[in-house]
Amino acid sequence: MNNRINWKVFLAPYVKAVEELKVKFKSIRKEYLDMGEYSPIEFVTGRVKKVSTILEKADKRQIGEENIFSLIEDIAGIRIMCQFVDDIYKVVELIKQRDGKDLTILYEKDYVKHVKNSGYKSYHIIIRYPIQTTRGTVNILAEIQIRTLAMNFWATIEHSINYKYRGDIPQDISERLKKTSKIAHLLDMEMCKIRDEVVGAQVMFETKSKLVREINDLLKFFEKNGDIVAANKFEEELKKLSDINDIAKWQKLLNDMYDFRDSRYDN
Ligand code: 0O2
Ligand code: 0O2
Repeated sequence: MNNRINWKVFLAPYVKAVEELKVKFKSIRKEYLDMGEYSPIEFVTGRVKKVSTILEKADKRQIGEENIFSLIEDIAGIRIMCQFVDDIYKVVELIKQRDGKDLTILYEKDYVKHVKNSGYKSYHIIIRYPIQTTRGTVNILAEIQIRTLAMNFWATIEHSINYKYRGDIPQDISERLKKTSKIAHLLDMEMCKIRDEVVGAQVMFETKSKLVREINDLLKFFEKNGDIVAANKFEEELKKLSDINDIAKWQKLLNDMYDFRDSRYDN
């Protein structure tokens, strides 16, 4: 092992950065949940790269040890897992809102839209993050990876298979892994569709309930004022709509009832 770098001292700010960033992103999730809202962050993990892997990467890229600090970007790594693909972009927005405040974004890599040749998908943001030490402020580099649970499932298994083959995956395995990445993508798309349908049905139910409440209030108003013929007519129309999930038709009935009320009572 390299003995010119005091690794304990060198890695200390990275350890602190991972701890701090984990707390910050976990607290965003908590904030959403405390407000009773859906959180685009499902869970957060983080790690500091092992010395052996830092040296391997430096060696592979011909980076001298004096440049490890400024050129290796993922010594501190934060991983944010999301349920759905659109959550990834919500998290990216949340991070962008902090740009220039507690962190600085250096650049982004969208492997969600531009899938890597291996099949890897994830959104990466490289940041500069200040850490206070007894020697003053140290601006370390860190990598934030944002991905869905399905992308994480794929990347975790692919990474361990890659490790077993020491990066030299046989062609047929690599092809099969690419196929599984596409399957993971389909899983993400289908989950998104199911979510949209469930949310759509919920919105439809809530809108319909609100319209029915208003319609019933107006029916009672007409009955109370002796407008029995009109009340019966609107009630008949309401019955005809009972099995129809066309919100526009329900809204039209309500509008007709308001028009009738305004023409009879407001003038
Ligand atoms: P909880 O209450 O378990 O959700 P630390 O010991 O603080 O250094 P940490 O955060 O405990 O590190 O561990 P790490 O390895 O960074 O992150 C693991 C976190 O991810 C744990 O959360 C796991 O519960 C959570 N996790 C892993 N897989 C899943 C998953 O599939 N779904 C969800 N929702 N969470 C998962 P915590 O922070 O210990 O809290
Ligand atoms: P770790 O800690 O083992 O995850 P390079 O690493 O040279 O290919 P570069 O420019 O450093 O690429 O960054 P890139 O491609 O954005 O990837 C950095 C990190 O993204 C990797 O870190 C992985 O965590 C993840 N990653 C990228 N491509 C793949 C892939 O094909 N499969 C999986 N499972 N993960 C990938 P490291 O360095 O591998 O470190």
